[in-house]
Amino acid sequence: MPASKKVFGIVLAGGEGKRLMPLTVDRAKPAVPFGGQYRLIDFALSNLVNSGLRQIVVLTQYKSHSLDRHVSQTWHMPNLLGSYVASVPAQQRLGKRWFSGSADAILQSLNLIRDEKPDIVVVVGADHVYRMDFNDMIDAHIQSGAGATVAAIRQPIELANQFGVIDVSPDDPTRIREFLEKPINATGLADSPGEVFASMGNYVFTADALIDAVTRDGENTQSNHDMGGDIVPDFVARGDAGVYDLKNNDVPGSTDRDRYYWRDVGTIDSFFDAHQDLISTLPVFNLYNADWPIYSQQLNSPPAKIVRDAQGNLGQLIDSIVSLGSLISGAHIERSVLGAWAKIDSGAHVVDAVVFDRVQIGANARVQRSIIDKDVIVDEGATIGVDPERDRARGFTVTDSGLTVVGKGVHVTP
Ligand code: ADQ
Repeated sequence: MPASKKVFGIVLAGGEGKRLMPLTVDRAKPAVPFGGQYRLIDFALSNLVNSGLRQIVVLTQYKSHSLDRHVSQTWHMPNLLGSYVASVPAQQRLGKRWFSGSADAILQSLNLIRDEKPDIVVVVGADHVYRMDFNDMIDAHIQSGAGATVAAIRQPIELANQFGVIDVSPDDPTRIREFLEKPINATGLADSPGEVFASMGNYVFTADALIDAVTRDGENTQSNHDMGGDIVPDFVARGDAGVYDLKNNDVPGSTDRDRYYWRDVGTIDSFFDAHQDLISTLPVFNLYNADWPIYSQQLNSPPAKIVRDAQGNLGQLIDSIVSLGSLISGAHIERSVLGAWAKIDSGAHVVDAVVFDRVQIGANARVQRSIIDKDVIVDEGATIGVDPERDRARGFTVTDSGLTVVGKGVHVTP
């Protein structure tokens, strides 16, 4: 952390996450469980805290109960030196309305910034899986003299319509010349036509410049009050926007394989793929980097146990992650991530699955290419992910790529 600068963190956590339905039916997207024992927001918060930020607010509004609870229980910081991670719900400080967009969320929370009087404000999204040391980006921001700096990473051009796409200035690759939010027809990079330079939705602002920009945006009746759609283009139009390439970031303990890993897990398919990234033998995202820990809830649970069943059938676990409290007896688990307190019985086959907390899978059940939300009970002999048409007919979500998602608390019968 630059010693002379005071840095304040804002986590934007009020989005609905419609594309993650049904996992977001009754929780905000940043509260969606990930990797067995994390919630999505833990990645952004871990990066900020590991970077030395100690005053962080999480702006929430949509179905925020489980998110608020997670932030207050897991991210409880010692009061020493005024440290906090505080979840702040929409407070209707500027009239009787919710946040109309991410920039409006900041406008309605300016009192939080003014209270702290920071020099620099780091604003990040809450739904990406990555490691990033913000110190280097803050240094680059200060050196460039720009009012706003946008973190960016190369992404396949097919995904351009999901991201803010950045065109850098030819004479200064640290300056943004043009920024198009979610363009339909993006142009590829000169040195790599199949890729675009995408905004990661993480920004560093000079505090006064941010306050000024969101205040002006609030007065603009034509604006959608969106950080990516309105605020960043405004800085770019004024020639005041810099860009920070994630490839310059060097997180302690990272390897060449996982140094530049960043995943937007905004869709069911990308959410599933990011889990597969965790369990590959040489993981492209390594949860076991003790130099840059990803913090999460501490469960008071017994260790996971994998045993043979009464008939002597082995409990098998291959290329998988199993969380605390889980009990696997004579079942076969492969390429799967199990949340806490999973109970999987004799002869069950669970392959290519992401299973949230407290799921019970009965004897001889078969689960494949599926995401199972918490508290689901799968009866003996039932199947999920085996017959997509039947899954749809039973009311489960099935993606175009054939992944089945079973919502929270469902009882699945044969
Ligand atoms: P999106 O993720 O599509 O694109 P958005 O839906 O605004 O943009 O979400 C950004 C963050 O803000 C999320 O963490 C979301 O939870 C939060 N958010 C959304 N609406 C909010 C509101 N009303 N109140 C509080 N928080 C809110 C953004 C950028 C793109 C960039 C991608 C990278 O706009 O330029 O490429 O992120 O994924």
